[in-house]
Amino acid sequence: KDIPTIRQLYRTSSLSIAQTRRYPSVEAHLDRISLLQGDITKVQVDAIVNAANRSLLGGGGVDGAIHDAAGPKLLAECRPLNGCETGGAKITKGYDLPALHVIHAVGPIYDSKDVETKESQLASCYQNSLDIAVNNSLKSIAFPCISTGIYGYPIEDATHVVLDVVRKFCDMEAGKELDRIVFVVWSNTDRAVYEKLLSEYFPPD
Ligand code: AR6
Repeated sequence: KDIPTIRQLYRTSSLSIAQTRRYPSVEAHLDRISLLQGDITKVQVDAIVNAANRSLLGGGGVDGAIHDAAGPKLLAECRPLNGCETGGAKITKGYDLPALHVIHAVGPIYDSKDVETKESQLASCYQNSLDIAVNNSLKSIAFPCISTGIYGYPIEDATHVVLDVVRKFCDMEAGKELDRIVFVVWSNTDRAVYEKLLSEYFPPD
């Protein structure tokens, strides 16, 4: 199967490629997991994931950027969805975005006194997003760092949760349906965390 390389996909965009590599530990997938730094609304994949809230009616942060870039039809499609529980996710079209779809995932609001619940809700919104992608026959998906902005989840803790879910997903049959999983970081700090932890969860040869 011919999967375009990350360089072919993004050479014309304003995103910088932080890291893309071969993960021989993930069966038969070349350049399958990539790390980009920049604006997720510019990423051309089958679905970008939105760090939404339970109303699914927009907000600040990446949610605001996605609604701005997608245009008002996105909100119109979100309204009848009647929101979404924490840890869940729902799919819409991408409208004016280069991405074909948006998967609206609702991460937890961090609380250091209830880390176990928060961890499982964060894991669940990533897992649900991956499942929705596979169930809709999508081939590529891009994630922002859900819950780590306004919702206050410490980036390093969150990234362990995320990479554990994604690593297990890649090792399952369903995981083989996706050609590409992209992590999109905004800040240099987040980039450094992903660079470090990616090589732990997806070790090179
Ligand atoms: N592209 C990629 N990443 C971005 C972008 C962008 N355009 N803009 C921000 N980030 P946040 P949350 C990063 O706060 O913590 C909203 O009001 C940002 O630097 O967007 O899940 C919702 O409606 C951070 O690393 O999401 C909810 O109410 C990451 O995206 C609430 O915020 C997530 O930060 C959700 O909070």
